[in-house]
Amino acid sequence: MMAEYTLYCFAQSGNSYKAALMLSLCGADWEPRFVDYFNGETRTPAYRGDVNVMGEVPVLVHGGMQLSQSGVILDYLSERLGRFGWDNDAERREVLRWLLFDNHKFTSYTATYRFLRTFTDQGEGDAAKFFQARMKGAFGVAEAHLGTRAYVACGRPTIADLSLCGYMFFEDEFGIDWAEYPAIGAWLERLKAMPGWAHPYDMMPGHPLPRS
Ligand SMILES: N[C@@H](CCC(=O)N[C@@H](CS)C(=O)NCC(=O)O)C(=O)O
Repeated sequence: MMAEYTLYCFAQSGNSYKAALMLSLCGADWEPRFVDYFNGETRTPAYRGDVNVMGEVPVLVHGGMQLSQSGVILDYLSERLGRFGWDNDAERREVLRWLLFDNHKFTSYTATYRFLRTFTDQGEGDAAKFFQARMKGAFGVAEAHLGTRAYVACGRPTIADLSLCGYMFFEDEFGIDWAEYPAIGAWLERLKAMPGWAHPYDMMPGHPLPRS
């Protein structure tokens, strides 16, 4: 029997993890569909034609729906599963504000720096140094914000927290010690304590990468 939700994903993808974590925390009936990103699957005409024209994971399939962009997937799941959403317009704006900050800066700089450092030989190059500095700038913003509250957007965890934490549990791979950012570190501990939490490498297929 097929699970209710299918998530196109791979273990190293923090963007996929955002959706996988949401499904897991909600106890949803879901299964991963492994995408062989490191061998070019997202660049194939079949993937771009049938799965996602943007050539990205995550993609969520549910009934007749096929959704991409982790923020849209999180919004859809919070509506379907009735968890981690907003209760009123002011909360909706706050959740969206942090989702957009995450997609533009927090996740994208971290993911790019971590990619260069972990999966290429460009980890010490100028591009890596640039993205590392941008990442640290975004961490500074989150550190200041989380210094005065337990969760990012509302007084409880929401999809904004699940989005922002997408890459954070790969901390060894981008060389950050949370002692430098104690409020982020404490927030991550709160998220880890939630029933259903697991590390991305334990939740999605494809880790470790085969030795080349
Ligand atoms: N804003 C997108 C970002 C998705 C994204 O960058 N996915 C990466 C993997 S983590 C990807 O599939 N990249 C494929 C490529 O660039 O070829 C989201 O939140 O879903």
